Amino acid sequence: MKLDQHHIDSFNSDSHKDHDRAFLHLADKVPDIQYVLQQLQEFQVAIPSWALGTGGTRFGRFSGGGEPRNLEEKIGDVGLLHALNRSSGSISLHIPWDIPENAPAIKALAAQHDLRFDAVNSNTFQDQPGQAHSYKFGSLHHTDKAVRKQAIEHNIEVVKYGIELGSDVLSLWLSDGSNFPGQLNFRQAFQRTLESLQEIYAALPDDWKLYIEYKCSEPNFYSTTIADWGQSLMLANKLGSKALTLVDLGHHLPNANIEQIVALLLMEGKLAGFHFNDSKYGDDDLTVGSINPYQLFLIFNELVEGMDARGMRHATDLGWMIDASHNVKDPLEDLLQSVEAIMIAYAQALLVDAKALEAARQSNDVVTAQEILQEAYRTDVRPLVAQARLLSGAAIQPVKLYRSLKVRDQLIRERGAKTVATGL
Ligand code: LRH
Ligand code: MN
Ligand code: MN
Repeated sequence: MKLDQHHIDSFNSDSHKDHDRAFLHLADKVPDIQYVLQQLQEFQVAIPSWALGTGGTRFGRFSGGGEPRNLEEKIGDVGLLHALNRSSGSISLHIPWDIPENAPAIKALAAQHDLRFDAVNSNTFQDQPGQAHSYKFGSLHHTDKAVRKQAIEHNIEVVKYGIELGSDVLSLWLSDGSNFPGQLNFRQAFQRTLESLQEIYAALPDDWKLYIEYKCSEPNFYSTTIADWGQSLMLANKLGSKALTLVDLGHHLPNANIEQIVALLLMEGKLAGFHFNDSKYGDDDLTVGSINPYQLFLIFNELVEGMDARGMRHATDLGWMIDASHNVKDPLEDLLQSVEAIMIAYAQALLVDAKALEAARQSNDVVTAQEILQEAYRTDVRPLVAQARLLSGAAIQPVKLYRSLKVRDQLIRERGAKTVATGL
């Protein structure tokens, strides 16, 4: 199914009056409103192809129906999201969950929805049917050279698919690690990982990037071979300028100061970008901003300040991706909420009076520094984000329109009530 612009326009004209009042009230207080609106309109967040079905837990999976049955239908779903918010203009593929067999046709279909291909992700954390060697004891860090070779070749194959689709990033996450003390020689495992990554890096085109994602635990619960930002950064530094550290918000030990990590990686020119999600306990993959929106704002505050200091373009100079999926929500509604939460945190960060904050820091005026941050955070910027959407031809209230058009019912009619999308 495809959304007609007239659906969006007529929905918007119904909600126009209330929105205009709220927006004008806010616009009065924002010094550089045109700049903020323009930044918001440019900002795009990639949608993961693996989050378009209802997510599972290891205890069960409850399909909501109408889930995309193939890559074409996944592109259709992301097209719907992008039509609703004009902020989801790309899709990130996980291979082999999604294999673009006929890349030119897939690329053309994406273009029809105004979508491009973001980072391509490799998967060496599961065994695939017919695979020669098992990843039970890891992939790039494996003690057996044949397993490492298989994992290296898979990554190179993923890059080939990415080239055909017009992507320019390989995003790599390893589940490699150990479950029990004594199982692994940490130093050797790290060294083998580096050597494997060097082979992948050598196969990367010059204009490509390699994003190295870290994660403190799961599925290994004693050690992870790339466990934290320091270990990812060590690898990225040894590999070269194309290798960068990817921050997935759910991959830290509890209470980690992620905004500080982000600030320093950015300072070093080694921040790849993000997998956005939220969490309370571990890698919960909950809707962005649903648990700790203040942390998300603080991260964006570091990003805006740090990117401005380095002359970087917010929309294009880092990788912005969602990595969240849930087992009780309609995945499309969940993703609309996630994108909205990101836009809100970004808009709030754009409102921070950076000069006054720096002055407060210089004079050690702690109270004023806190007031400045919280002034921005406590501003209800939703009308600002909605105005940016309106200017881009998107819906003022995407979830409301999605519901009023009964999109899920239509998808169930088209695809069936029992379809299951590939992914987590
Ligand atoms: C690992 C992870 C990584 C994978 C995705 C499916 O927890 O965050 O990004 O590729 O989940
Ligand atoms: Mn991730
Ligand atoms: Mn994760």
